[in-house]
Amino acid sequence: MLEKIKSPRDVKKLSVQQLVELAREVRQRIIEVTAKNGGHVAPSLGATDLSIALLKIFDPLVDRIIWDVGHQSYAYKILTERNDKFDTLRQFGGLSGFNNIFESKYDAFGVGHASTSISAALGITVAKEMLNKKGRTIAVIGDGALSGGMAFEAMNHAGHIQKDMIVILNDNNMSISKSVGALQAYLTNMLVSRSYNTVKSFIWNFAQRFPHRIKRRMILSARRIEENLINSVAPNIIFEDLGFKYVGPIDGHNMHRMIRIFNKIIKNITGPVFVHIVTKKGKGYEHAEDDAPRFHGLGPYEIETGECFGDNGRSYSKVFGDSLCEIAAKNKKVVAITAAMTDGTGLNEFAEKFPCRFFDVGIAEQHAVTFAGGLAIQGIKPFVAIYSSFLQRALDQVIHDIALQKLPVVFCLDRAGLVGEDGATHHGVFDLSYLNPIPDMIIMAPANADEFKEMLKFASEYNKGPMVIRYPRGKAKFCKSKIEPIKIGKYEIIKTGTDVAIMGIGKSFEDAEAIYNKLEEEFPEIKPFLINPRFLKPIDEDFLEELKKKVKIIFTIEDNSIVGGFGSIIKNYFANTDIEVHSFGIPDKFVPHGKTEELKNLIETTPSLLFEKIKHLLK
Ligand SMILES: Cc1ncc(C[n+]2csc(CCOP(=O)(O)OP(=O)(O)O)c2C)c(N)n1
Repeated sequence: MLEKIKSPRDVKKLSVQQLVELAREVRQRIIEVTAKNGGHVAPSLGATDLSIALLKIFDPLVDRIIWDVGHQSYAYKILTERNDKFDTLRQFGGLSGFNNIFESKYDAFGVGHASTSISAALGITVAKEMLNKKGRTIAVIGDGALSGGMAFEAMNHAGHIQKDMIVILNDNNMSISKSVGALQAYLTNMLVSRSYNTVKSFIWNFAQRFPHRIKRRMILSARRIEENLINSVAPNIIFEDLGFKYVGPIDGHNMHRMIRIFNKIIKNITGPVFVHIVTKKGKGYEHAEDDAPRFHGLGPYEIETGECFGDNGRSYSKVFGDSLCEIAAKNKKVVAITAAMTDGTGLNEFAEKFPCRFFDVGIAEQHAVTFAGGLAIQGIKPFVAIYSSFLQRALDQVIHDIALQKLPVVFCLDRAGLVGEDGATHHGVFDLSYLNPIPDMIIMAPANADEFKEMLKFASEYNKGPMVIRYPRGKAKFCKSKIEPIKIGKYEIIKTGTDVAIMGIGKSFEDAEAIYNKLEEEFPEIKPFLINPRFLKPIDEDFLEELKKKVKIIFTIEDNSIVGGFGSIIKNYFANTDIEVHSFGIPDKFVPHGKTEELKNLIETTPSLLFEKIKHLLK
């Protein structure tokens, strides 16, 4: 069936029975490709039937479909003229793991971060009306993403202006881990609500009384009645109060019902509609169904066993989680906060050991930060663990609610630097630049895992204001030698020298060290300084003054944008001197997806390419 689908128009020609078969084949394709490339398996398998039902009824070029996050859209990609490229998913030069307007005309809006779909859909709806364009706009949002404040802001606006748009809630009761929050409890309650189930079982029992042939027809008509009744019996439907017409809950794996409902909506309903679809995360692949959190997003795996290939070793996230447990065991005031990333930030064990001091606030980074502020102002010591790219949306909270009041909150920024296959939306390459201008903010980046542990301990004892520790994705590097104690704003001078200095902040210290070693090998007459700055802020003025007297040229390396990052601070410092400063880092453009090594090659920041550039500059 899949071979026959050359464009989404072909999906429209298929019968329900054929669509069910198509769904099976699409799932098979998703499993085969993600087993090789890794990816968001369970979300996409769960949304496969929904994708097909949408394409059966809507025209994705006229009706615009916006997937929230976009990690569940693999079936949509396959069916919208990307099946032939699907083997390249998440690979360098290949298809993105999320929706991207530059990848396909079928992708209506770029995504990667959560809770944006309803706002974008509303904007598109209003624009279409202004420009007299045809078609509906459909936002597909998960129950996890619905916990983000932006989703509520958009619903509030949409309910007010009453435009024709459709919000589809893909409710699988899961975020990455189990969904949390009062809204989730409300949704679950709705599904098991007594009145709803009473109506359902009444209709079912009623139909059972009739002979077989009549019974079948009865059940079909009864289902139709049930669909209509649900609206009136489900208790206090919050979405109706927000100005949406509520339809559901509907089994998101029942193709026939979804298609009928979508048809009905198009024909009969105007204004904003909220369609509640219930799906199973990982549907159709037993390992993903059984372990949806692991199959939310993972690397290559063996299809038969569901086991991942390779051992990635102890990650920085794990080091963070373990260290915070040790710190919390000694200090009862320490709490941990995550925005729906318990697993990703390595906080699972903390959550188990200290359930009363652990807070998963949902996909709500802004709230996480200000919530930490409230805790801190009362004397609690919050550690807020957020991925570097996701903290971008909470910058005002960091400035206004934390820094301005000098609250001792520790921000632990995981996934700083290039993250690889998740690509441009997820690279943590702006944090040094966006945090740098905040007065009194202390910003650290460890060069290895032992130093990271020391920094966490140091942060737990510091109570004069906020601190940031940013650290990379992936395997932690441990150092062999003893760690020098951390002192505020003091760089670690690994090698003293003359004329030349090489500084690499955080993970980039590895590259600085590799370049230093190569220089030593090829040009023994050059004796550079090798520096692990540890701090972006404050700067080590004493040491920089000393450098002024000793060097003529400085090289800085970072895995942050060269605009406003570490290099720019050093450049600024030496601006009115004769010292040349050359900064290497992420260039002023968005970096695509691919293996980190491939990306470093692309932006010419591998140690060997940097070495060549430095060699040239030294000449
Ligand atoms: C702002 C932001 N924070 C965190 C994430 C990481 N993230 C990606 S998907 C996801 C869970 C989404 O849950 P849901 O919307 O229910 O979709 P499901 O995966 O269950 O289909 C999270 C937390 C993100 N993409 N964006």
